[in-house]
Amino acid sequence: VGAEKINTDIVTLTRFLTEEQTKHKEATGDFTLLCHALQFSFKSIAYYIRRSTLINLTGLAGSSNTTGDDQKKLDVIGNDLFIAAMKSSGRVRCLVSEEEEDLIVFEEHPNARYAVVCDPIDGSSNLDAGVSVGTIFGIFKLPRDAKGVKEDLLRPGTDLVASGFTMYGASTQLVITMRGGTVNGFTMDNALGEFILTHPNMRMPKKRAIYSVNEGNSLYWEEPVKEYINSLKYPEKEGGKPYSARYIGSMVADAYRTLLYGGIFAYPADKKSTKGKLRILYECAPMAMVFENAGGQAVNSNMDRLLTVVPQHIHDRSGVFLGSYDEVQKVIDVHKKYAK
Ligand code: P6P
Repeated sequence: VGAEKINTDIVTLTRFLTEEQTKHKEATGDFTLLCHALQFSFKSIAYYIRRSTLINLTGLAGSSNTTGDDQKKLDVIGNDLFIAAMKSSGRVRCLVSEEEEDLIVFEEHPNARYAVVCDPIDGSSNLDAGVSVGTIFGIFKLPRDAKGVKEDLLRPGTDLVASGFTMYGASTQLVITMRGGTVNGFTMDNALGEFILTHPNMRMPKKRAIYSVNEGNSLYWEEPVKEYINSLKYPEKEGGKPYSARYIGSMVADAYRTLLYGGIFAYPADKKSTKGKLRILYECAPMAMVFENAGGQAVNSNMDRLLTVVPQHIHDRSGVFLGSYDEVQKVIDVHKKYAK
């Protein structure tokens, strides 16, 4: 390749964050420092995930988490790495993790202005099979009178100042968005040890004939969901083409594909999981903000805009439909027929 063809104006995540900061005159740099600690946690989690089979890190840790899920060794390591990175940043006051029953409060940093919600390794039940898993995160700015208690975090996703996820797949992909901002995708360059901006200003296709749901739950689905999914599989229009089904069973992997290609991802509340399976604070809300900022929609099983939903407890679950604007609109329109 001739020298003139090599891109020498490389935008790393570090540079991106510095440039973002200059857009906010009142910025103190705390948020930027928090994000540097965040990116380090992704690099270290990626390191252990890629080596897990080699150094006997697959399999069960012999413990279980707050909701009785068997913890994989990597769940525990990912959680510990994430907590250590947030704590050492000195910019986080408290943290909710899927792996921790209670709010984690960093007493050493009583004046830190941020709170973080996370699922350190979502989809970890797939780890031993080498399926892509990911870290999902959300960042809240605490009110001045915050007391570092869990009530500080029982807020709607519209309060998130940033959110995103990192997928540990064929490559390590990071997607991040700020409130009211664009969605930007970064790819880890292992040689440089840097996340490189590869997907600036990600915009979702307005529609795409791909649906992603666990059909194994169809016995439990409510009527509107059944009618909606059947309308994709058996198109009414003569000669209409059925949708393609794509389901990995790892939210970050299913969400990332949906974000890139378009379509819809759904984990509806149903007769078996009446409140849904996925968590509001650290799975649904962060993903909803990414999808909305990329031009998509995200609703719960009552067809409420997910970002307006306020959890009662830090581990509350919700039904979720997220994806291309028109695809989610189809779900809303079918539910309207039943709402009367
Ligand atoms: P099911 C993984 O366990 C997870 O929490 C999400 O990552 C994923 O979308 C969902 O559960 C898969 O659940 O019931 O289809 O196996």
